[in-house]
Amino acid sequence: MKFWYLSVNLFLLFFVSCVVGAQQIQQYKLQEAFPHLSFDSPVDLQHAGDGTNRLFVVSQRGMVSVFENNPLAKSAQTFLDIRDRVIAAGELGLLGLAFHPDYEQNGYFYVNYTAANPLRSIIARYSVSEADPNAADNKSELILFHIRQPFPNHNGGQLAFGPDGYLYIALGDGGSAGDPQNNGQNRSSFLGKILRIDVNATSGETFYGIPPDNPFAGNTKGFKEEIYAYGLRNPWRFSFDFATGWLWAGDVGQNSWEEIDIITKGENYGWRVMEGNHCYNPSPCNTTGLALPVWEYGHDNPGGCSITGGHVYRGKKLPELAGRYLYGDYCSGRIWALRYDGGNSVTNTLLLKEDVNISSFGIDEDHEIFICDLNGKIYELSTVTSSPTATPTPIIKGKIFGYVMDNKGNFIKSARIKLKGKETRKKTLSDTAGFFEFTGIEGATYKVIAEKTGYKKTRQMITMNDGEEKEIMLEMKKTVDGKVNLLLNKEVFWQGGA
Ligand SMILES: [Ca+2]
Ligand SMILES: [Ca+2]
Repeated sequence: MKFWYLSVNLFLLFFVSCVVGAQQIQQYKLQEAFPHLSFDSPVDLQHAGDGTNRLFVVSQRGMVSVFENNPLAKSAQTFLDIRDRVIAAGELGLLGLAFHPDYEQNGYFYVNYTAANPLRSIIARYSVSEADPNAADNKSELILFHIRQPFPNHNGGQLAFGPDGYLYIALGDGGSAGDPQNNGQNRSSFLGKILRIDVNATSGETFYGIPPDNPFAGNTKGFKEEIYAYGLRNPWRFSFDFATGWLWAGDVGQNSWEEIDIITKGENYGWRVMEGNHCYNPSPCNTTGLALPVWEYGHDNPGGCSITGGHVYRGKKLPELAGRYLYGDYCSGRIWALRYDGGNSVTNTLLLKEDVNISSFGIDEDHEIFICDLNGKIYELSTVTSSPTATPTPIIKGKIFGYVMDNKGNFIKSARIKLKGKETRKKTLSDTAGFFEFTGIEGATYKVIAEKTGYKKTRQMITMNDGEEKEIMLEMKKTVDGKVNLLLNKEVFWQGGA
């Protein structure tokens, strides 16, 4: 038996070697960049641009960790801890971090996070502590502005300084599904935009200035002067390519299309009129004046369900990827390389598919690229040489997650959530944010039921394909003496959708 086993293995080894020798194909895999380090829900990786070769990892819950950019790094130090003011769950949390271009001199850095009561996004400045370069001063917070969030999802998150020295800020359409408030197209709203502000100036009572060449600077129509570009759904991650100065954004789609946009000043990127290259609402639609994506991919196989924008690769370790825009999909674990030089030709190459939830990409001071997996690890890309006949095993996993809220937008704690369908599961929410998730779900139709004493039972049907991840929001209405209190039942919002 043992001999047989050994023989088969030797045969396979020989066979595979021959194939590889005959036709080598360059492929990629993810490799742990810092094997000794794990993080609590990492959503971003940044460097301070101060020549110290440190990396900063953002944890969604409200922390930033700092460590030496060395694969042997044994531990990370807490740089910032603002968990006391961040509300984190689902798409809420500490979502973005950017160091001031003159950080080495002024010690300023900026964060984008969500806070509760009322639900809002906050853009704030912090300072490094005077005593320890690896610690921020938690008391140094200076809030630049608050933006009310009508729903818990689609909060954007990215912050980055452009080559012009201005701070660019991503804000999603506010949430729910289908942009019910039409914020993307409303230039009097901050939501569904990329904003641009001058943090080195003040203007009236604000702690920032409006760059004089912002598209709506000085307008008299009530448009927000901070707007740089609009018509975006949820530009979770964007980045600047320093070689071209282009601003690349991954705009997360609704039900069908994920898109990559090159963002230019004053342009309208189409949402909610269009999702990718397709009319969404209304359909058919008038596409005049709308900027189309440079690339889109569908939710069908082999796509995904939520784009995570990356970076144009300008490092040295992977020369064959130089100048390619590397990006991924949160749900499917795919990473692609897109080649686009401004002409008509676009080439998109799948680099890999792995069992990770890609929350963000980051680069170090040498422009080498890293990948954040929401499950805790930081990866880098490495090349492998393998047989062209090797086919990856499909991964079947899915997730249903969401929130339980009342009809005034408050989270409901300690509700009991039941999933019924191909299998039955139960959960009691202990989470302060009324957030729940069921992972490892097979494709099927399920009923999600929320119950809590004093509230009317709520049900929602949801159909999942294998590997899909869907977000739902359950709204519960209060009852009075066992009856639904109709006075509270004035607004009915989102039921269903991804
Ligand atoms: Ca929101
Ligand atoms: Ca678009």
